[in-house]
Amino acid sequence: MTSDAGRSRPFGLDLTREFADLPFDGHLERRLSALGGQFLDQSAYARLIAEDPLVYEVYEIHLPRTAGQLLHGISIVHPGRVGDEYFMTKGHFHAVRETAELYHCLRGRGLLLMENEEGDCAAEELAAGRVVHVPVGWAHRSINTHEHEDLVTFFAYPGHAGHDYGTIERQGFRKVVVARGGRAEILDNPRWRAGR
Ligand code: S6P
Ligand code: ZN
Repeated sequence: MTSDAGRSRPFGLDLTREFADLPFDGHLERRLSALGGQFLDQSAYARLIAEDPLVYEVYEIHLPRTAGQLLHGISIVHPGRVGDEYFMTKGHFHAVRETAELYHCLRGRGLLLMENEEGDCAAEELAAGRVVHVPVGWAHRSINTHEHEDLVTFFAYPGHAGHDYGTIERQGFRKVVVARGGRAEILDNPRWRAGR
């Protein structure tokens, strides 16, 4: 994921095929233990951590992490919940705040939860065919709200963006997405605290 090895020849990818068969350079797996402290229901988290389920995977093309490049790949968030809260990515700001990102949902259903440092929050629907623009300065987290299908998105962002995971690890997102009566509901995060 961090390699600077690059591809200098044009290439194409057929995203209708099985991703494991495509020529991606990197494959990252994140298990529940990588999301410690992010879920509201800590006892549900503690019960699940024994099996440490696979929460999401990222397939990426290695390109130089420099301005002018377009880093891209596929993110797959598996279905599941911790208590009432759906499986989700860690979420991050870009280290260089002035960098945006595009998500194109290929399969499944979910939300792209976003917030900026001024305290504005947004949640855009992810469903096959939808494209979501993450503006500069907005943290983003993908959440799979389907009971049993993967949430699959194609993403692209500037090569020099970098990742700031620490801010979200410390303070969380201002909103949480939970299952209520079979539907996804967006609630205020009672554990959120600025600069925690
Ligand atoms: C990178 C982009 C995605 C995420 C991926 C996993 O800027 O937003 O590739 O890395 O969806 O999420 P996270 O929060 O663990 O990086
Ligand atoms: Zn990003």
